[in-house]
Amino acid sequence: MPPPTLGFVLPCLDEAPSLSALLTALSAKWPGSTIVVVDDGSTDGSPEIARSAGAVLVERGRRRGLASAIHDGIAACPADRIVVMDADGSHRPEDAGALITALDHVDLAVGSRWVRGGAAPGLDVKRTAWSRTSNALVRTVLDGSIADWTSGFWAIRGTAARRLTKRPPVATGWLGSLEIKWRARRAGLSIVELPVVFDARLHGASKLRLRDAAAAACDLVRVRFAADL
Ligand SMILES: Nc1nc2c(ncn2[C@@H]2O[C@H](COP(=O)(O)OP(=O)(O)O)[C@@H](O)[C@H]2O)c(=O)[nH]1
Ligand SMILES: [Mg+2]
Repeated sequence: MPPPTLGFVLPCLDEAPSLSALLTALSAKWPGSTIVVVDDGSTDGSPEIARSAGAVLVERGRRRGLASAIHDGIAACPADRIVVMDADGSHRPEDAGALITALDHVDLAVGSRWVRGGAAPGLDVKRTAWSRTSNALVRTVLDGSIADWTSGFWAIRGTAARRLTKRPPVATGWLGSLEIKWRARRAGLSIVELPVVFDARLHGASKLRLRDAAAAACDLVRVRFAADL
């Protein structure tokens, strides 16, 4: 049997300074992998960087939210194993290796800041409090099976990814990564959580805005009580 094919899905909004280094690192470590950049109208040259690095570029023109970016990225990534990660350099390519290997045994491997061995030196006090509080709230509303429900760094078997994204996302924005995990839970798929280190962005600012936090609270309730996902 040929070895499983590998793909990466990188949602991207004005991440040019980090994107270039990330694409170089991923292609060097996993030659032959498919890298999909889902760009929502970046004006800083991110699409050109993706194109010239040989990535598959999904251009959506305007900001349409993280949840649908993940779905569209998966649709454009015909690989047996898919890693979803930020394009801003805060997720370490070397941490992806363990997530990918875990797919030998499970359907979904979540890169977690909040299990033993994980860390988030890249989050300041305010963002750490936000991440801790939002994850605690999510564990109450969904369940306590995952410590880092909001992590945007995870790997999934291609078959599971395609099955779980057949229906469009209920979440509109920042909780896109959470919705996939919840869909996996509801479908009874096997999930493991592995430690990762979340570094500070080297450039630019988080795309998370205050109004995204409010939208995320509504999304959480809608995801939890959705009849069909
Ligand atoms: N295509 C697309 N990418 C997005 C959108 N919002 C955020 N991103 C990207 O998704 C990743 C996560 O966003 P980020 O701002 O880093 O969130 P944080 O890590 O929680 O601070 C980054 O690579 C962003 O550029 C969006 O609406 N569309
Ligand atoms: Mg980020």
